[in-house]
Amino acid sequence: MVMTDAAIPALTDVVSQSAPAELVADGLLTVLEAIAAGAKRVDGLTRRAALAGMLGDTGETNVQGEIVQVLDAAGTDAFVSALRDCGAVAALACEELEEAVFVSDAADHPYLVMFDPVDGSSNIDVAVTIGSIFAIYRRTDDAPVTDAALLRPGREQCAAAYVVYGSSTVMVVATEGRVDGFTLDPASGEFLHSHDQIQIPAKCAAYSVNEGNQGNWHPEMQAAVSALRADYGLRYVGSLVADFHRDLLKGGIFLYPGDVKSPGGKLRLGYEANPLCYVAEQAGGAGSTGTERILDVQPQQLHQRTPLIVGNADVVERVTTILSESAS
Ligand code: P6P
Repeated sequence: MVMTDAAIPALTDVVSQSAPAELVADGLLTVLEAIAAGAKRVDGLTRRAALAGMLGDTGETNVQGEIVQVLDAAGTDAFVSALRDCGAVAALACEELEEAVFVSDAADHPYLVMFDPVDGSSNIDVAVTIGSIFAIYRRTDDAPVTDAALLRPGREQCAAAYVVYGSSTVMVVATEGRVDGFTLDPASGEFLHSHDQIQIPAKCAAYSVNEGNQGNWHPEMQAAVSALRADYGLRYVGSLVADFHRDLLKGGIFLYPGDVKSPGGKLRLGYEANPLCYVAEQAGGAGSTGTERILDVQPQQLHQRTPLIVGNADVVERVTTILSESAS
C-alpha cells in the first residue's frame, strides 16, 4: 500500500526518536534542519540549472586548485549561511573555503560541521547526479574553537549526512548504529522517510572505479582491481555521492586509490571520505585507505586528500588483503 505523503513521517520526526537523546537535546536536529534547508536551495537551483544561470564556471580557482563552478559558489553560500545562522554550530569547514568559519564559542553551539557543498559539480552542465556531504562532530569541551578542533579522526563523528540530487533528491542521515533516507517531496518541501534503517546488502553487486586511471595504479592496485573485474560488473558515474549511494543500497565497492600521479588520492578526508565511511560503517560496510581504516586517520590539515576504498566490508577486506600481499 502506498502511504499518502501526510502519513509518511518527516526527517525531524524520525531522527528525534532514533538519534541518541543527548544529541537531540543538544541541537542535532537544528543542524540537520539547516542542512535540509541548504539542500532544498541546491535542489531548486540544480533542477533549473540552465534556466537559473547555474551552468559553467565562475573563472575562480579554489583551495583545491579546481575551477569553481557557478553551482559550487551558490551551494557554498546556501550551506554556509544555513549552518552559520542555525544557532547550534560553533565552526564549519567547507571544501570551497581555504579557512574554517568560526561562528561562536558559546556552550549552546556544540556542533562542528565539515562539508562538501556540491560534489561532482562539473557534472551539472550535463544533468548528471551530484551531491552534498557532511561530517558532524560535537565539541569535546567549551574551550574556544580552533582549527585543531576540526582536525579529528572520523571515528569521533556523532553523525554524518549526504544529499544525492538524482532522479529524486534523497538526504541520508547516519547516527550511531542507524542510517535512514529521506526523499524530498516537491509538493510539501519536506524530506519524508523513504528508506528505513538502511543496511548495505550482503552481496556486492558492482565495483566502481575510474578504469581510465589504470595506467597510473601501482601493481598491487592493478592486481586488486583485476580480481574485482573478474567477479563484478563495473558501474561508475563519476560523481562520488551517486556511486556511493548506489553501492549503499545495492551492495558494491567504490575505489579512488592513490596512484603514481596522485599518491595521496584525489578525494578529501574531512568532508568526503570520513562522512561517507561513517555512513558505510553504520550500515554494516567498511572504509579503508588501503592500509588503514579511514575513520582512524588523524587529519593533519583541513583539506588533505586520501585514497578511498568503501563499500561491502568483506570486499573491502579482500582488496586490502590483495594490496598487502601483492606489495610485500
Ligand atoms: P575522476 C567529482 O569531480 C569528484 O570529486 C567525485 O565526485 C568523483 O568521485 C571524482 O571526482 C571523479 O574523479 O578523476 O574519475 O573524474
